[in-house]
Amino acid sequence: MCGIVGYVGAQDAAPILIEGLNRLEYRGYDSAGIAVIQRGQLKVRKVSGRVADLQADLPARFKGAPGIGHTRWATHGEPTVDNAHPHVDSAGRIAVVHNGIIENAEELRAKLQADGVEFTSQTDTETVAHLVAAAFRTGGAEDLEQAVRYALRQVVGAYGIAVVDTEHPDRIVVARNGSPVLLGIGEKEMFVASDVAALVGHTRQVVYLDDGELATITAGGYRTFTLDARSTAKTPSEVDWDVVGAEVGDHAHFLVKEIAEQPRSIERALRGRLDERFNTAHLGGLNLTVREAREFRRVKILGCGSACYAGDLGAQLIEDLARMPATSESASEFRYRNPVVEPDTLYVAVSQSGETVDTLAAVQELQRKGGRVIGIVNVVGSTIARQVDGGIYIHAGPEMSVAATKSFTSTVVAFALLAVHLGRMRDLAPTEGRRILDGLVALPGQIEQILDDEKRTGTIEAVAREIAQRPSVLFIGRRRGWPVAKEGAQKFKEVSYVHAEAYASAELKHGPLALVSPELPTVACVPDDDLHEKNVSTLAEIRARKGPVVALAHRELSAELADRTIVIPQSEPELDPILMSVPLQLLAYHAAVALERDVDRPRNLAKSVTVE
Ligand code: HGA
Repeated sequence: MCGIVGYVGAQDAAPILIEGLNRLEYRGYDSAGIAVIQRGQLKVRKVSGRVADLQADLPARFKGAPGIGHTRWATHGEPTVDNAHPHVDSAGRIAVVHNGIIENAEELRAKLQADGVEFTSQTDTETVAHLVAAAFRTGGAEDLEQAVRYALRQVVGAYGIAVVDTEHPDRIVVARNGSPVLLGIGEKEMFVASDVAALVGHTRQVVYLDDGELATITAGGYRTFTLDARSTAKTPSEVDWDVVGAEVGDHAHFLVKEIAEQPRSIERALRGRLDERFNTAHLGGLNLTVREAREFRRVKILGCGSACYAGDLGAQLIEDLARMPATSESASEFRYRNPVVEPDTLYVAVSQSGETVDTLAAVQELQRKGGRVIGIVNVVGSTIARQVDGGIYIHAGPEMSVAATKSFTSTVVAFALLAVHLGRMRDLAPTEGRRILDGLVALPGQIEQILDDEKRTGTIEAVAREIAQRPSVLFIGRRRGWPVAKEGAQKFKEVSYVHAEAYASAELKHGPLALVSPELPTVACVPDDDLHEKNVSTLAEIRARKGPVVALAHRELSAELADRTIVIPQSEPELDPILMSVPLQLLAYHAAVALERDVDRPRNLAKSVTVE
């Protein structure tokens, strides 16, 4: 969520911070701010709004280093200028940026106020600035490291923080507990960020901090240590980051760019993983011996939002192809319900960012109870990727738009590979393995076709313009179409702000059919499979109540059944959901554009959900 960036070195920090914040803004964007130390003085600039507003507001004389910057997604206090980070102590000596939640903030605030400290914001973060200052005043701290350790020993909660001090103008002290922080190593300069995206163009050498770790960075290097001042040893890693992938290029928005990238992102998910000889999938990163993989009896998938819906499809793929009972559940619920953890269950955690706090907590809970967890993750080196016992990187490339698109389809592709892999160790026939692998290889071309058809006909855009005017839209599907409907509704509501709800088709008559009227359009998944007739009956029931229908199908449906049909290419039935998801992404996109929404940064949301 909130983005953090920091710089120490010979250059002026401000342009580097602004550039970093621009790259991080997708994580949170209700307010932004930076602080630099200029000739021993703290200079702070904050705005309520976007990084572009901050940039426009920045005077040319805003020079100096080190500096820290922040783009916020508010948890405590409205997105006002006062609540924007950095937060400063009363003497104007210490500045702090923070990602996370200080859970005992109220208690700390009361104590500090009793000592005469005056607060200028409603945030939990401001307590940290005052605690660091108090460490010098009354805690006996002599340097910034000591002061930050003193402050954090009093803090309960999650944080990634960066702190500067006018009395120690050669350094930034950072700390991580439950919220990502990484260091970037430059030539006689150092960077800090909450996300590697902020470092693009500066360095590829990074050090990921672990929970409970702190670091001091100076132009000359870094030192890492723990809250009780024990030094820790870190090995830098090399970031393999495609700079071009993070630019919007010729596209109007990242969302439509990322939809269009899916043929390539799926190719990357498949690269090097198709074992033509044995008609199986080669997944080197799972870190499971054949024997271990064979001993699992069940699969349980955990994720949040789109990752959970991709998991629903993953569970069906695994049941279909590996014949192992498999279920998917939202990680945010799982983590709090004292789940029974079984040794013969393979747990799969799904997260695009690899930082999703609820999914991470579920992984940690599972591991505490002896569960074996693998990850399906996009961001290499992210917290979940490092926490799990093995897994599959989807290699979708940077996903900048808040709404997941290419990460969704690539995750389902990863599940198809996992299902074939587990299936071929059990009773999936070689010909069946081959059928799925061939189907996967054909997907990129079929997605091109969907995108080309839309360019030619504009059908989806026309449908989107129509249904965007309605107060609500129903998405329905059966079996594999049901998670597609869930993801379709989610995409639609999050970028268009039009209410959308997904239902399993057969459930309509148990309640929501009462809503059906000429005012409520239904978007229905109607693949040409063994359930086609059932789906047709559902459409007839809606039509009998004069409900408008948009069908997603492999062939044009009659006017009695649907007002509009979006015709898509047919894959293997198990893989059809991947193709069906693409027109629903376009539907959401065009609806958002028609309603002039902030397509890549929908209100109230942020990418990479690192707070509860
Ligand atoms: N609690 C802080 C930081 C919020 C955050 O990390 N969001 O992702 C605030 O409300 O400012």
